[in-house]
Amino acid sequence: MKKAVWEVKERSHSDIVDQLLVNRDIDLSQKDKFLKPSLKDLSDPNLLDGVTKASARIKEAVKNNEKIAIYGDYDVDGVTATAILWEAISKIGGQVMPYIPDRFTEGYGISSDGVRKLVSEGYKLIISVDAGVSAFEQISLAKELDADFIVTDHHSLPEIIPPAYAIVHTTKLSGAGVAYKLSSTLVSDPALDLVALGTIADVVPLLGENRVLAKFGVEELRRTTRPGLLAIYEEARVDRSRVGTYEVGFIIDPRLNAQGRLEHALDSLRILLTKNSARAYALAKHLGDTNRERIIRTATMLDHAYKTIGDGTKEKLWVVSSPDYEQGIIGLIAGRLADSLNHPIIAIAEGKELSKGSARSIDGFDVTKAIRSCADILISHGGHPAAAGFTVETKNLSELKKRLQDFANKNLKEDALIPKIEIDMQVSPSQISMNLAKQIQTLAPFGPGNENPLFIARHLEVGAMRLLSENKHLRIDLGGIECIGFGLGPRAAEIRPDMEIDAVFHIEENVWQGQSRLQLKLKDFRVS
Ligand SMILES: [Mn+2]
Repeated sequence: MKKAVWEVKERSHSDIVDQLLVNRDIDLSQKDKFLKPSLKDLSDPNLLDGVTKASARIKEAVKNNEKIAIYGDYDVDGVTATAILWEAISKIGGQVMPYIPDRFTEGYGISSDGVRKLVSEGYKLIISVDAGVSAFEQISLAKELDADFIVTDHHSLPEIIPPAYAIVHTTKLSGAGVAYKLSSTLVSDPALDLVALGTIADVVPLLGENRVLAKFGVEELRRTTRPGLLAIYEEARVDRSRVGTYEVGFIIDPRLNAQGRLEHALDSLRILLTKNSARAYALAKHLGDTNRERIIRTATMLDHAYKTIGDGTKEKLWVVSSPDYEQGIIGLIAGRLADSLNHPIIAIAEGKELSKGSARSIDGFDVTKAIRSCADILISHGGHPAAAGFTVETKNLSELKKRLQDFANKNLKEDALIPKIEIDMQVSPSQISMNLAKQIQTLAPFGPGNENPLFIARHLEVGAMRLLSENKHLRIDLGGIECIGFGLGPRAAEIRPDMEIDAVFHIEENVWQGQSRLQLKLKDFRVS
């Protein structure tokens, strides 16, 4: 990995919280509102496109006892969106059934077979969540079969809109957020705990309404009585009173996601909806086992990928590919590699006839554009500038690889490949205190668009050092303050006690067995 360039933001305000807000483009006139959000900050759901018509149709279906199907997706956002809407419609007495497609046999999005199956079983109202805006053909089919199809989705609208009964859409929320909005026109208390799971999983910017949903959703997760979540907390050894965006993003959501990656996401939906504790515990054990299996397989694939890449190539875009890669995991592989190597990465699960690819990019390179430039040899493709997926005939793989790399070599600026760390401000060691850690915490929950603040301090004296977890992590005393550097173990050889270093870190309150301590999370360092 190349050395990262440190970019310290310009300081314009003496108050640290004010400066952090300004760094996040938050107008100081909005300071109080930002630091003390309220559920009342959520806008009227009826202002969302399509909601009024969709809501009226659902209520009519409930009144007439029509069978209603919710067409979901197999990732956490799709599963939680399904659960939120299912609970709301059930609560008002609807006959509603969830339908989660199988990643391996049905693939992403709405399928014609799925639509046919639901209509033949008597579902005359189908509501999609977290998908549907691109399903022109499938929704036309529903119409031909005389079923009403309501789309609720947050993916970018295509040029041709499907002929749905109503389209509830915004790109500002997660799929779960859109389902929550529609649900709040049906019931007074849609599932806030679940909307937090989906919002955090979908890495939408945690600002505006997403911030409100994540903040109050996380609070609801701490006091939830949902048997499935309580069982997950116990299985994963999560202290419910301390659930935050980290616990959701790194412990809870991966367990719900692993089912759809390796098996079928239906068990993830079941655990969220079950009222039975014994069943919840059995499902939590199953989700935990699947997630452990997912971790093992991810590690094996990552190992192979790092070996393939070796010391890198002259190419700007790197492709890793193997018949042993699994399509449910290539997205994770591409994400990890892009983060750690700062190159756009494409990971491909090679099949006999068809291969699936997943792409993750870096700032300054639109990988979906690169993939689109190869559309003539792709079966299907789609995505955002930072992440995309595609299906290709295996016989075209080498041509695809060459064309993608040519595209990147031409369009990706050398400068974008240099990793950058954006730092909020410099502090002196005497400013680092528990009080500061508590002030920083008033800006939480942190996530995309409102990252956990990063600080730099210079000339910190290195004290005691210790390696943890088979030399993976570095525990170090800096100027008398305890620091932990996750993943920094391999760099321990660069320093020794009594040296002075410049360090970049987060400032946090660490609670361990009821004891609260100040702790720095070290991100990078250099000898002063
Ligand atoms: Mn989504």
